[in-house]
Amino acid sequence: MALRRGSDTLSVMPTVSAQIALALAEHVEQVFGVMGNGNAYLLDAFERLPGVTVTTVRHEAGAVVAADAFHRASGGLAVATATYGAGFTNMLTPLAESVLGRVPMVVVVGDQPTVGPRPWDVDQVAIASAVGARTFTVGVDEAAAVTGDAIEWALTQRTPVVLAIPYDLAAREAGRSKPRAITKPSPVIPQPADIDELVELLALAQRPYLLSGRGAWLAGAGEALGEVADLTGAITGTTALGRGLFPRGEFDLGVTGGFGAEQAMAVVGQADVAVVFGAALNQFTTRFGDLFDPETVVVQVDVAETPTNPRVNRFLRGDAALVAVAVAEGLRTRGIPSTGWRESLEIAPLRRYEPGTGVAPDGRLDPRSVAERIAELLPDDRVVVTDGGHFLGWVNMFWPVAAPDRMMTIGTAYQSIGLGFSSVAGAASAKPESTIVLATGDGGGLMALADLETAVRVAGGSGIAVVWNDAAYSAEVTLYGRAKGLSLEPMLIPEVDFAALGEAVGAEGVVVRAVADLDRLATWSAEPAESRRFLVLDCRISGEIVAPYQQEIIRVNS
Ligand SMILES: Cc1ncc(C[n+]2csc(CCOP(=O)(O)OP(=O)(O)O)c2C)c(N)n1
Repeated sequence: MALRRGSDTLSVMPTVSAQIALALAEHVEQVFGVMGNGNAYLLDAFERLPGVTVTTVRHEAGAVVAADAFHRASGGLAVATATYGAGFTNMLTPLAESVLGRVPMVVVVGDQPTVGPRPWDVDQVAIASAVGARTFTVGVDEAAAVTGDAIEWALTQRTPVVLAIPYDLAAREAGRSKPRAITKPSPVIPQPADIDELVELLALAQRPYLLSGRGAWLAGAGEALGEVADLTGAITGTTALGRGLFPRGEFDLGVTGGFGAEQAMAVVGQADVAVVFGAALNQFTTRFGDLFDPETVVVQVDVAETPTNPRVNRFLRGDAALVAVAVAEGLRTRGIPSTGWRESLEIAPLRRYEPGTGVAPDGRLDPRSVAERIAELLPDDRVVVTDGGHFLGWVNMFWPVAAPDRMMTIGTAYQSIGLGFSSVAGAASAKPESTIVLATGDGGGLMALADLETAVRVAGGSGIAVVWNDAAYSAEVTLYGRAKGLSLEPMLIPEVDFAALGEAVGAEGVVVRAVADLDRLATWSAEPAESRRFLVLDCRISGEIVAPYQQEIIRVNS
């Protein structure tokens, strides 16, 4: 067993924990965790392995979030670890998110001893199952093999699994089991007749529109979809998680749905054929059913068994890249001329949003002006990680990114806030050369506060946190306070000094009360990353300017 560093622990005493670490090390370079009785030996084993970096976080929820962000930004298997009981249950909210987000992840935790539960043990297998995660429990003789099975399940099913280490086995000498070789799942091959039908439909289309989501990115379909757009003259667009997928940005309407620009969305309504690749067509993407004209033929291409939205007229099951390549080939073979639709419109002006006014009527900053100015100053290589809340509108409208692995909102699938600060460590570990830009509200920021320290430590001078500080749970004020007249009291937050909180853990904090205060971002950007500190921009914005997507939700709710 040559994989070791420092002491001889791994070679002299191949413990259950060491076997798990070794099996995982075949697939991962990054582990995120908080230590405790149940995973102390595991973390020790990881520390001794070359090629594996353990990033400690300050709250177990943060371990899952950081691992999730790491996967979304790098494509690599996510690994998070915590102790049994309280450590494990602290992980549940982001675990539910990662299940819904279909993130391949191994969550290694301690568990009750093999001889039975102690007073503080809970039924972890049942709890994990309740949020949709399967548990693999290691034994003495097959620790490595079970770890391999857990990894295989995570990778092939694209899902988090829990790998449980019974407390009394963690430091026991292990048998010499070996993980089985992992079979990669093969892509879903489309039916030739379905391809012919889609080619035929595109041949007849006059105003084709192509919409892509994260599924198309995961399939590696970007280039082939670009070809389909070139051949048909289709106008393109993406979901929030598919930003930057199409190679020709000049013909792209940008984000589709509630975050989309009004005039751009009106163009989608003019399409006669819309082909959707790797996007679930949720209520936000479809503007609660208003996105497509009733006459538009909507085709969904997906690996799901059935259409994911009743609006879909035709469904083509298949891997987005395979379908795109085959459709491009079909169009070329049949010599179908381009419609020229995309050249007939000037797209860039259609993507514009209503600009800010600098200061809002209540004297606080107009969030649109803050978003616009920050957008001017952000580097192109940015990775934007966001929490949830009203402010999501400004981020999605004003801060487009270069590729889908550069924008992530961990929490939206499970509709959770409070996962922002912990996302930074995962994204920074996956893309160390990039600037990581976190967007968080003051409500979600306070919820995630434990991992402000982690964000500052891990991203250092390559990280920025923009706090949309409106002294309120503004999404709730908008949807329930103003729209429904409910009591505002529980929706308000005393104005918190996030700049000072950042300084307390080693960041540079700037209170932004005027747009000109953002000039510090300009000078910060010009400094080398090694000589500057993590930057917290504590933006004192008004909650009175309501984002268009929130107005849409109010309209649908009433
Ligand atoms: C864990 C969790 N608790 C509560 C909520 C309900 N919720 C949704 S948005 C929101 C307000 C978020 O406030 P803030 O982070 O300040 O952002 P803002 O809406 O003000 O932009 C709340 C409380 C939730 N989604 N998740």
